Amino acid sequence: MTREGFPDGFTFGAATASYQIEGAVGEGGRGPSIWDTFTHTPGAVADGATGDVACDHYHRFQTDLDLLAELGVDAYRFSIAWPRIQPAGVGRANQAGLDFYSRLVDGLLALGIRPFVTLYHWDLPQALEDKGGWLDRDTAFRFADYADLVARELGDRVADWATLNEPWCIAMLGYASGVHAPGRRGPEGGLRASHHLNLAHGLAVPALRASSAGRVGVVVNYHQFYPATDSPDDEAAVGRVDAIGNWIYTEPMLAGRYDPLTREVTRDVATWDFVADGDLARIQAPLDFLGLNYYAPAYLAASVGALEAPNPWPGAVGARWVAPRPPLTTMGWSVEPAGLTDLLVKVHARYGDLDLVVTENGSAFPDVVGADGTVHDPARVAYLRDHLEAVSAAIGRGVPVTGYYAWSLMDNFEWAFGFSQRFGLYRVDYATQVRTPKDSALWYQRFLSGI
Ligand code: IFM
Repeated sequence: MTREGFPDGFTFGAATASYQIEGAVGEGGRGPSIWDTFTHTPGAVADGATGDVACDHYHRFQTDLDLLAELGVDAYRFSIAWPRIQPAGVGRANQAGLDFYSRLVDGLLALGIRPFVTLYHWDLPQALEDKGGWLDRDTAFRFADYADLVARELGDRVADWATLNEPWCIAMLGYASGVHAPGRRGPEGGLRASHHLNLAHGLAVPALRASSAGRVGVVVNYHQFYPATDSPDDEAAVGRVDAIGNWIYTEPMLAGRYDPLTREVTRDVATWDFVADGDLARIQAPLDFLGLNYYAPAYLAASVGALEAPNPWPGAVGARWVAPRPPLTTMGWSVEPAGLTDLLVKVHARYGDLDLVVTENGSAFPDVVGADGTVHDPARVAYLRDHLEAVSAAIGRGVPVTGYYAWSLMDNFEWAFGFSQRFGLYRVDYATQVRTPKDSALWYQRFLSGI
């Protein structure tokens, strides 16, 4: 397993997201986001954790750049906190916010590392949520304004843009099941928010292209579902859940339509009156790549009746999730690299020759710090190696995969799980903010240096 086995120009990187690492939530003119509100709501997040400080990256980004240089990555995927750019989600840009990201981008370029910017990795300005958030169609237009402000400032230096990270999580966990910010619940809301996110994406693409020659794409977390058995009923259950968990985003974005099955499965929970004339044409803005985040597959079996409410699968009837097969990560997710190959092959078969990028892939395990400060994480090393092999296998089957980003550069705030889940290549001691390379970081470094 060497990097030489990958095509020329293949990009290897590492990824993070603003709210998960930055901290400094009240500095540089940043306004409050929905995650500030949610984490300060008693009972919403494990251990009452918040991103107030997180990895203190806002103050330590210079030394965090050294970690990337030490690893030897080609590119770094990070996200921009919308409320640093527009504290209330509308109006003129806050220059201090733009300057922070401008310094980060310049720092990357000085090290020869390409910046990959995600515009929205979940930190919606609270002021927009107060007007309805992603349930409000107007938020899509505000997002395009924000994209324009960022592209004008950074457009000359950013290599890759993603409009959204994981619209399924934003819409379904935020507005249907309510386990993520803003914590709203209801199946119709999940679908309405999904459509507004699709629209936001479609409006942001031309805004980015107007000021940047960088590549433009989107990042989705396709669920790689398998039927629990080869019975036609289990396969039909997969088809229904695929329609609401997967194709609801990329079908309008890449094919300019909602899959008829998506509408059929959800007909009892939504009228789809939120789709206006002309929306689908706007959503289908041409893209340069599709980003996929993959962690683990899921197995579905046919069942009788609906899922218990609230849940993140609006309209899902007649399907149940089968317990994942060990070994499991501390997230309770299985470790199945073949799922990544299968997913890449399936998406390529559906959407043709669009470049695919694995924009996140990683694992949380119970790391133990040795007396000498080292972290031996053989399970994470194996996960990383085996998933890179899975990417290579997909390329061998003719899939145009052009990049891989390890999640995550460092341990960080894992949303509703607080700080209990460690995905980092670098360990973060949250009391001292010391970063220590785990064996997985050292393995990736050797892999990237071609040794
Ligand atoms: O930490 C998250 C990230 O923010 C989005 N994708 C999945 C990761 C692990 O759960």
